[in-house]
Amino acid sequence: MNMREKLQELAENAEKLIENSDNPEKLKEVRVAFLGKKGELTAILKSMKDVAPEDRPKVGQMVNDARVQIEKMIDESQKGLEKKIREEKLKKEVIDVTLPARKAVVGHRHPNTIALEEVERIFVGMGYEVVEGPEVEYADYNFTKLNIPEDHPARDEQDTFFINESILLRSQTSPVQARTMEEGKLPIRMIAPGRVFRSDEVDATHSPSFHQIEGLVIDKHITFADLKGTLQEFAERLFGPETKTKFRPHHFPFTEPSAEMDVSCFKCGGKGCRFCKGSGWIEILGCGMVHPNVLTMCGIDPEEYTGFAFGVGLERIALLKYEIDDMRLLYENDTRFLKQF
Ligand code: 2U9
Repeated sequence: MNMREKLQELAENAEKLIENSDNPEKLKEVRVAFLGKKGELTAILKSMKDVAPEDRPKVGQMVNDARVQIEKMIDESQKGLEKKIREEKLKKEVIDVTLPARKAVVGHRHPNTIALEEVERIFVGMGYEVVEGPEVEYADYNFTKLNIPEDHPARDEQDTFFINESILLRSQTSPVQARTMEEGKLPIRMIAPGRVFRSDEVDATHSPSFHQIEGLVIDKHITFADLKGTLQEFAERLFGPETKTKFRPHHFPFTEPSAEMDVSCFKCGGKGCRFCKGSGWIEILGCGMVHPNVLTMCGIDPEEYTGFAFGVGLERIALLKYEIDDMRLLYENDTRFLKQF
C-alpha cells in the first residue's frame, strides 16, 4: 500500500469514527487518536524519514492535506454536536407562558391577634398605654406584691410553673402593672397584654399557655364608678352599643372590692339562647379596686391614690367574638381554620 492509499484509508477510518461519535467526549478521543502526539497521522509523519528525499515535499503535502481534512471533519462534527446539545437543552427549558400562575398563599391574622388589636384600639382610644413585661418573672412580682400570701393556693406548684424557688413563668400579667407602679410615674392608665402560664391540662377551655389583657388605672379620686363606666364603655365598643353589663361580687387577693362582669348575650340580646346557655348573660372579665396593700407594696400611698384593675382572657374574647367552640383550634395553626378570619 503506497502512502496515498495509506492516507486515504486513514481518512476514511477517521470519517467513520467521527460519524459514529454521538457526543463531544467520543469526538475528542477521535481527535487524540488521529491528530494527537501519539496519533496515527503523527506516526506517519514520523515515518517520513523512510521516504525518498525527492518525494518528501509531495508526501509531506499529502499528509498535511489529510490532517486538514480530518481536522475539518472533526470541527464540523463538533459544531453539529454542540448545536444538537443546545437545541435539546432549549427544548427541555421551554416555558409555557399560557400556564396559569401558581397561587401565592397569603397568610391570615390569628383570631387572637385580631381580638388583641381590637381591645388595644379601644383602650388606646381612651388614653391608655400598652405596656409589656417579661414572661419569666420573680415570684415577688407575680405573687407577693399582688397581696397573694405564701400559703395562697394560687402559689401551688401544681398551678404554677416554677423555675426555682423565686423565679417562675408568670401566671398573670399583673407583675407588669406592679413594675409600672414601682417606677413611680403617676397617674397610670395602662393595659398589659401578654402570654401567661398555668399548669392546666389541655381541653376545650384550658391550655397551659394562654393570653391575658389586664388593665390598671391609678390616680387621685378613682372610684368604683370609674371602673364601671370604663368597662361599660369597653363592652359597648367590643360587642356593640346595645350591650348591657352586670357586676357580681367576687374575690381576688389583689383587689378589694372585687367583681366579675357579665355582658348581655350579643347573640340573643339577653333573651337566652344556646350561646349564653339560656341565661342571657356571658361572663367576660374580673375586676376591682386595687387593694391598699398592693398600692403600698408597689410604693404608692393608698391615702393619696386609688385605682381600679381588670383582667380578661384574650382567648375567651376570641372564642366568643368569632364563635369558636374549642380553644385548641387557636393553637393548631391549621390554615383551613385560620383563613376563615
Ligand atoms: C395589679 C393590681 C390588680 C388584675 C385583675 C382580674 C381581676 C381577673 C382574670 C380574668 C380572666 C384572669 O385570664 S383570666 O383567667 N383576671 O379576673 N385581674 S383584677 O388586677 C390587678 C393587676 C395588677 C397591680
